[in-house]
This record gives sequence, structure tokens and C-alpha cells, in this order.
Amino acid sequence: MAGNEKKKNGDGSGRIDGMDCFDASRVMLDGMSRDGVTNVFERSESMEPRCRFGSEGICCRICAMGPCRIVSGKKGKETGVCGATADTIAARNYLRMIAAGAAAHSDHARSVCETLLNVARGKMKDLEIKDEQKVVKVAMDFGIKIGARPLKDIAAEIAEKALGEFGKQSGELLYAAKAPEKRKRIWREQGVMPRGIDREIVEIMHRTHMGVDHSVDSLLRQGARTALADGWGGSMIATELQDILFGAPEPVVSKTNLGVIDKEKVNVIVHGHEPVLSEMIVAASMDASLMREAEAAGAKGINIGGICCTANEVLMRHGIPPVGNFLSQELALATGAVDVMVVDVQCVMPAVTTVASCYNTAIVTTSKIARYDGAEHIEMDETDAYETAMKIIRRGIDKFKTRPVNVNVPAVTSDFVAGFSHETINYLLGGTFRSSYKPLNENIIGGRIRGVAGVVGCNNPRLGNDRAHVAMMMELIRNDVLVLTTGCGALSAARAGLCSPEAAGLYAGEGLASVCEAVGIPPVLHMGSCVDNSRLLIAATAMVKEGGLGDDLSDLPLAGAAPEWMSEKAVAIGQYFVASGVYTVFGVTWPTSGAGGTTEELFGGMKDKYGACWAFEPDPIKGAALIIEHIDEKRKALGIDKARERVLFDMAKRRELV
Ligand code: SF4
Ligand code: MSK
Repeated sequence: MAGNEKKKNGDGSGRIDGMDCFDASRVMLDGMSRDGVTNVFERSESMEPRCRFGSEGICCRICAMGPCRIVSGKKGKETGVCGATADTIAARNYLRMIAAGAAAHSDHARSVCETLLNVARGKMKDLEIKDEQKVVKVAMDFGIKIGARPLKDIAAEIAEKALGEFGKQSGELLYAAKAPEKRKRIWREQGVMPRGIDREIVEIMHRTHMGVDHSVDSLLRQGARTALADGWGGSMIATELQDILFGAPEPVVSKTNLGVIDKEKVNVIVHGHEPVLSEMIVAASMDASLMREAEAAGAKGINIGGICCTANEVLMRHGIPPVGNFLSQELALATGAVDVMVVDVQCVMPAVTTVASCYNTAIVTTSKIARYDGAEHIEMDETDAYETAMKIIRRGIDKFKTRPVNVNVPAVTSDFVAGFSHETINYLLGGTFRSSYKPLNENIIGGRIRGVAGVVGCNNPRLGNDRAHVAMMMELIRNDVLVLTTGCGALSAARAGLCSPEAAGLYAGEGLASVCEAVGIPPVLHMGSCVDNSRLLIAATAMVKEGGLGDDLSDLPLAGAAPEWMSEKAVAIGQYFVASGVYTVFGVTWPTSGAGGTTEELFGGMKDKYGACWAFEPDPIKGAALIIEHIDEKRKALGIDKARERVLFDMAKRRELV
């Protein structure tokens, strides 16, 4: 049953009548169990009880005098062999998570810069600059002269300047200039203004080497600086330059869940993060010669589906239906109808090769830096990515010929809308002639929208499948909080039917529903992939600049959350939210919980430094309550907590703005 056909039951579970979005996963898990194939949920269960020292961040193995673990109490060891306390150990471990997360986003960004440079210099066949307006916008952000220069020259200079951000040794990152003035002052005062992306990451590795930085305060400042180098550096560069290359997303209608796999067609699943090759795969899937080859093999065509953030990239720009998120990768393979799964970097489980071998699927790795035993490797030829895409699809056609007869595809999909970039929100709210955040701000000031929450990040088998995301988002929209979402959380929301305009009437509070219905948007806005969390920073900055809601990001009735986080990238994202002034609630587990001083600094001390701090709450409904409480505090501080005339910007009102 499609998500749009569901009936409201208000239990926050996302359950719908008949087979629901979660049942599709259960069908696959039962099938895998019958086939004797293990899955991520079983493996997660088998890890219990998890190591307490590791969970609480108080195991250190950075030198060979250890590993050391801290056992508090009378006979316990209060320090490691070298004398490092639990706080130092936990802070160092935490910083290394940020370094890894920032490195992943930023290395992705580096390859986008290289692609743009190659395209601008005419070295890449079949790729063209799609968004000329964005070239001009980014050139202005970077202080690049435009004049009458050819667009490709400007684009090449953008790519070179962006590449320069990685190796910069001093000064300030270019995109940091976009932040509100007050925020920049805070960063400078706290000594956390990022200099160069690579420099900050390397400095974490140096500071956390045995015997270097032992002060929690000093360590956590470098953590904040590196995370900012991710959010306002690597991630923002990736987002903006990908928009130049592939086009800024616009609202697009699609479907999601395992039912988008088409039994009659050759199914090619794109999985990972970098969009260059997946863009080419989408283009090649329409190639007449390949269509003929697929038909000759007995298929009714070629079907592309996505998993994880590659899914979000091709969804946002082409409406390609996502099969699912992180936890769906094995389930998709277990349908037996996936002919080839093409993977690049990040969030691809090594287990896919084992599962694929049981279901006749080819796993094809394509990145120079990511190889798996048991997979085929077809390295992307940067000068001819289209040809690489053709080879991969042909591999799928070959596999289709030997596909087993018994495939198991649950006929479950949900309809939804994605493609809410900052530019789109601006346009949808303000209209063509005067794009503006004014209607959003006015509705927040008037009380119809209580506030905004960015609910983002991975999903985690320790919590079941998507339930924390769905429960938290439903609780927030029920309380008139507009939800912005990215990454796997966005795909959870889409699957549960929360990203359809109809969800406003079904699940949102009266105020939020009235605004969504007037503008024609869902109460949960899908804004893209993990690197696109930078779109949230830009949207929040636009709200500050619009006026009426304070003069810094920390003044806004705004919060962030990752109720099912799993990867180190999520920690980097959460920390750049906090250092940008956005209160952030994580679920699942807290990586420094065994170290009181470090945790206190993250949950409290950071509030004095950055005007925002972390919180940990494993229960998603209680996590939503923390967010609502925070939003209400901010409303009070802004003096907009009292009932005021509510402003609804309908079409007539929006026309008045022009
Ligand atoms: Fe143990 Fe110190 Fe070595 Fe860490 S750095 S393993 S705490 S001796
Ligand atoms: S893919 S980082 S599981 S959001 Fe970006 Fe999903 Fe988290 Fe990977």
C-alpha cells in the first residue's frame, strides 16, 4: 500500500493499514532467515552485551603500552599507563571520530572539485556544467571576477580556489564568511575559526597522538574547529559544486521502498555517496543500444534504484526512486531481483558481497580507494565515465540472464516529494520575483510554525528499522515544528509517508499544517544527502539574515537531531551544528559517557562558548520533547512566546510582496 493511502492512527510508529513500510523489511528478513543468510539486525543482536569501555569512550589503544581501560572505583584504574585520565582518553577518541567524519565528507568534496576542474578544462566527456546561475553565485562567494569571462574559465577558477581550501595553512575558510557576523566573532574569540580543511584534520591526528594534547578544553576546541571545516568547508564545497555540475535540486515526485525494484527489468542499484558515476549510470540507462541489449536478454527495460546518499543525489536531481537507506542494502539484495549493485565510498557494508553471492547479484566497486574481496572492480574512468557506466549496466544485463526464477519483491512503495534545496525553499515561500524567507520567519514569529528541527543522519540496527526517526519526526510535526531532513533519515521519513504534502493534513499540528497546505509543501522537507547538511546551515543563516529572529544562529528556534546515528560523519555533523549555535540531540549511545568531565563540557560548557550544546536522549519521543523545550526557550528569549496574530502567507499575500 502506498504511503499516501495510509490512515492516521497517531501512535507515532508510522504504521499504516495493511502492509506498512516496515513490513516490507520484515518480509525480507524472514526470507533471509529461511535462506540461511545473516543480516545486520542479527549480527547487531549477537554483539550484545557490547563492550562497556568501548561504548563509553574510555578504552585507549593509541600506543602499545595499552590498550588501557578506565575502571572507576576503589580498586579501579583511574588513568591509563601513561597517566591519561578518562576525560583525556574520551576526548581524544571523540576527536578522532570527528577527524574521520570530516575527512570522509571532505575527500568526497575534493573529488567533486577535481571533476569540476576537468569539466571546465574540457577533459571530461559527457559531463557539462548544468547550473550556470550557481557558477555566478559561487564565484561571488569566492570573490572571483566575473565580467565577460567565459563560464568555463570562471568554473575552473572556482574549482582551483575550492581545492586551495584543503591545503590552506592560515587565514579563514572562504565559506565561513557566509555565516552571520556574530557567529564569526564567536569562532574567532574561541579560537575555532577553521584555517584549511586538511590542516584541521591532520592537527587532530597530531594532537591525539600519544603524549601531545591532554586538556579536554583544548582538545574539544580543535574538535569544533575541524567540524566547522567540514560543515562550512568540505560539505559546503561538495554541495555547491555538485549543484554546479548536476544542477541545484528542485521539487521532484518519486516513490520509495523495496517495491521500486522491478522484477521485469534489469535492476541496477547505485549505493554510496559520490554522484559523478551514478549520474552517468542514470544517463546510460536510457541509451537505446543498452535498452535493446536488455530486451534481447528478456527484460522489459533497465531500472535504476538507489541506496543511502547516492540514492539521495540521483533522487534530488532526477527523481530516481530510492530503494531505501543504510539498513536496506542487504534487504534489497535479498529480493533476488538486483542484478548489479554498484558501490563507491562510505556506508557500504562489507557484508554485501556475502549476501550478494547468495542471490546472484554482482557487486561492482568503482572507487580507487575502496575495494572489497568478493566484488568485481570496474574503476571509473574519469575521462569517460559514460563508458564506465555502460560497462556496469552491461554487467547487470548479463546477470539478469541467469537471475533465479524465485524473486521476492514486496509490493510496497510510498509516494513523496524531495528536492528542497535552500534555493527551492526560498522560491516556494517567497515567489519567483522576490525569493525570501520572510514568510517562514513571519509564520514562526506569529506562532503558526513553532520552530524548525533538522532531523538527520544514519539509521542503526540497534534500534530496529527507522522507528526512532519516524517517531521523532511525527512528534515534532504534531507540535508544529517544521522538520528539515537529509541522508538516511530523509529516506526513513519518505518511506513512512512523511515527505508527502498530504502528511501535513494527516500528521502535522494545525498551525504547521495550514502553512504547508497554503504553500503546498510537506511538513518534513527532504533536503538531500549527508553533505547537504550544509544546506541546513545556509537555510538557517538565511533565516537570521531575513530578520526578526535574532542576529545569530543560536537565537533561532532551531535544533538538530540524529536519533539513529551510526557513522563518524554524524559526529562531525553534530559538532558543526553545535559549534554553529544549533542545539543538537543524539540518540542510540553517547561516545564519551564514561568520562564525566568531557561529557559535561559537551553537554554544558559548549553552551557558554558557542551558545549551543549537545544532548543525549535514546528515547525519540523524549528527544523530540527536548527539542520542543529548547525551541520554546528560544521563542521566549525572542519575545515571541506570547500569542500573537498569526500570519498566513497565502498566494494573495505572497503576490503582495512582489
Ligand atoms: Fe594507555 Fe596512555 Fe597508551 Fe592510551 S596513550 S594506550 S592511555 S598508555
Ligand atoms: S549514508 S552517513 S548511513 S546518513 Fe550518507 Fe546514511 Fe549515515 Fe551513511
